[in-house]
Amino acid sequence: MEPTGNAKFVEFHTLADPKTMPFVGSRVLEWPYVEGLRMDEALHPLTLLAFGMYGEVLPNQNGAPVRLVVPWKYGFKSAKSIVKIRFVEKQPRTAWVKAAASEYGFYSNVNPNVDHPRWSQATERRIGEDGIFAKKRPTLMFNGYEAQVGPMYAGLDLSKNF
Ligand SMILES: Nc1nc2c(c(=O)[nH]1)N[C@H]1C(S)=C(S)[C@@H](COP(=O)(O)O)O[C@H]1N2
Ligand SMILES: [Mo]
Repeated sequence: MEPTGNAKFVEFHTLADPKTMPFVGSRVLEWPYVEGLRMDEALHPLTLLAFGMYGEVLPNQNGAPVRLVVPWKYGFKSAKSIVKIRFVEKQPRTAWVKAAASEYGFYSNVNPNVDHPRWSQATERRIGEDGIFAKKRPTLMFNGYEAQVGPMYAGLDLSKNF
């Protein structure tokens, strides 16, 4: 089918192979895992469809053959092992929204000012800084990319669109 030009969102569908992906049998989420981005987010130069990592082809556990990387959003926004990409008019129903819409919204932006219903998102420890005596550091808005991506969300209530 020819694209119509009406798309407002991009929907990413992923592989769910119970033989090589044991957790696909668990009932935490509905599989295949689905993620989505608004068109402007998908077209942003910081958004990557990644085929490799550290100069090598992606290992299976990191999402071979191709995964999404969206640096200003929480890691769960980055769908791995993508097998289908759809351009759609309506906001996609993502795997986490289907599982718990009150806890995980469509946007999944890193936002230290909006707590998860069950925990604060204001501080973090980075890999290599962990350990019981390590002090947490303040989490930056949009993971530190506020200047680059903040304007895309002007006028959007981020406490409702979390
Ligand atoms: N295909 C697929 N991609 C997925 C998931 C999944 O279950 N299936 N889980 C998501 C979640 S919840 C997280 S936290 C990240 C974890 O991967 P990372 O540590 O490589 O970012 O992958 C995301 N991408
Ligand atoms: Mo996760």
